[in-house]
Amino acid sequence: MTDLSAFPITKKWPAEHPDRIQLYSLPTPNGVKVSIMLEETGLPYEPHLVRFDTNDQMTPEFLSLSPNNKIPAIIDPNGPDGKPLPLFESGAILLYLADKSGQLIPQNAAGRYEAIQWVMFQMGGIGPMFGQVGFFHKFAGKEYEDKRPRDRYIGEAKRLLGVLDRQLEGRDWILGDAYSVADIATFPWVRNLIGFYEAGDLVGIQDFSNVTRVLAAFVARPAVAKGLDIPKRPS
Ligand SMILES: N[C@@H](CCC(=O)N[C@@H](CS)C(=O)NCC(=O)O)C(=O)O
Repeated sequence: MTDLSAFPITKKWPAEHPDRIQLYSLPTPNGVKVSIMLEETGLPYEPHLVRFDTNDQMTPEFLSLSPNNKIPAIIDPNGPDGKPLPLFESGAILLYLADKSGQLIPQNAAGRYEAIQWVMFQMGGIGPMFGQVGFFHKFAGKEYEDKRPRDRYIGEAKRLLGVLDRQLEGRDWILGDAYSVADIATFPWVRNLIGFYEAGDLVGIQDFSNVTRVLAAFVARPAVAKGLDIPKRPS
């Protein structure tokens, strides 16, 4: 029987199935990347809900695994050399799970780096910039009198959507024919920008027809539909 008691996070979120990958998350655009990846690969896992309304992400137990106080984070009880592996940062987790499962990342070196490149593009560009659009358009930043920060992030979001749209021209997915971790990293954020942030018109989403086409194919995948709702939010 696997013993995860050395990880303080398991005191607050006990593992019912310690032999499965433990996922600590909430269905946000960064959180669902990992639940979608786990659903797509079929790796057994146990989800745990980290609630922001009760500041779970600031508790010592959560910080012991994710010192940047952000979801998602995982513990793989059966990591490299058979030892438990704790991981935070969604991009690192996606790449780890792709390697572990041998799925959703090209197996040749050049293809592998191409996938990593687009995961990095999402992590360093799309996620942070779209997140700022949300802050300045929908949340507290909406009240700021000075609209220059808002306009700056909208401009950046449009520019990034243009880069993605050109990459998707004539392709089914970011890497071409093969669906990959790059799509799983990216499309939850595009969906969120249009849906939850209600910024579709603001960024002129209709001008990016390749992006909307691939987004529709992404959300139609059964594993995506499932992963988008894991862990379940309290009703
Ligand atoms: N670069 C991180 C970002 C994660 C992130 O921003 N998570 C947000 C939810 S989408 C969070 O946990 N926020 C809680 C907080 O800031 O207190 C990743 O991709 O894992």
